[in-house]
Amino acid sequence: MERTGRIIKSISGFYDVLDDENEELIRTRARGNFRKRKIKPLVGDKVGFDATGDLGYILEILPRENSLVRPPIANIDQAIVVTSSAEPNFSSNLLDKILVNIEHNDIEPLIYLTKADLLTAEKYNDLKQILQGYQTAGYQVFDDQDSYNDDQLEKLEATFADKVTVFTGQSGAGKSTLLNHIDKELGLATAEISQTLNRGKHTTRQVSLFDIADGLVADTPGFSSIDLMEITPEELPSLFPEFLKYSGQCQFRGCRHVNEPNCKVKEELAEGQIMHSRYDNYLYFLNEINSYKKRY
Ligand SMILES: Nc1nc2c(ncn2[C@@H]2O[C@H](COP(=O)(O)OP(=O)(O)OP(=O)(O)O)[C@@H](O)[C@H]2O)c(=O)[nH]1
Ligand SMILES: [Mg+2]
Ligand SMILES: [Zn+2]
Repeated sequence: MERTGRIIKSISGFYDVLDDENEELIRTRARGNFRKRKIKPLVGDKVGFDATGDLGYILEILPRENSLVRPPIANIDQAIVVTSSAEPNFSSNLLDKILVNIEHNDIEPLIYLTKADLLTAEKYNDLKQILQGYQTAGYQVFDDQDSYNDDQLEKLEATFADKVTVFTGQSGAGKSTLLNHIDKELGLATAEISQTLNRGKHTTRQVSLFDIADGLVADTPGFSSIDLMEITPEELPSLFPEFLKYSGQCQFRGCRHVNEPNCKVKEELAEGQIMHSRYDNYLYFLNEINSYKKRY
């Protein structure tokens, strides 16, 4: 009889499935007809499987709620965007790009600042101001100068219950280090200090889900850049939650907030209710998306 479970790890063609019924971990291979349709199982997938012998077989992938390409994972409720303030430096462009991709997949993003201990008091205060803007835009922000402040870690853990959470962000931002502080038994590999500035070096190579604070939490490989290939120009304005707050009051339905008259978003921008850096990144992304269309 077919059982159901969730893929929590994938290693060279094998998938470790956590059985829904008895929480048993079963190593499987993929065998269902989804393979003919070129659907590759992802960590986070809910699957139907059969396990009579030593090795189980995935027979079907149950419908996905959502899935990300970078990192490759399915059925996610929230994403912790681990955002480095130094080594690598904070980039509002990269942060906004990550947020837009997450919003596009209907996943709730939270922003978690790391490495602020490497900043001067002045630089840290500047960055806090910027992050305050993200809070006003509607995001939950964790911005203590000590990334591993106990109260803050507790607050973060409290968001895990009954959810699937993915840690995502630039390579070297400190995702695995943060997870090691949350669960002292994980012992995830992290970069040596001396390698931190070695660009293109990825320490975490696989997506794996761990059982933490009554939820499932994924460490994932970082990236050095991401694109906006899946996003249309029509949809982009709706991926900035603070624009959505005001776009109902723009004169034109479907206003892109660029050159349209009586645009409430541009009014709020002028009033200082919307961050200039977010608006500038919006225009920049719109351009980038339009340039993909010309090329293909
Ligand atoms: N000073 C300081 N160093 C940190 C902090 N967080 C992480 N690091 C260091 O940054 C380096 C990279 O951390 P990792 O946890 O390996 O980064 P990662 O995001 O998991 O990187 P990938 O697995 O490549 O995606 C390590 O040397 C950490 O010790 C922090 O808050 N402060
Ligand atoms: Mg890592
Ligand atoms: Zn508008």
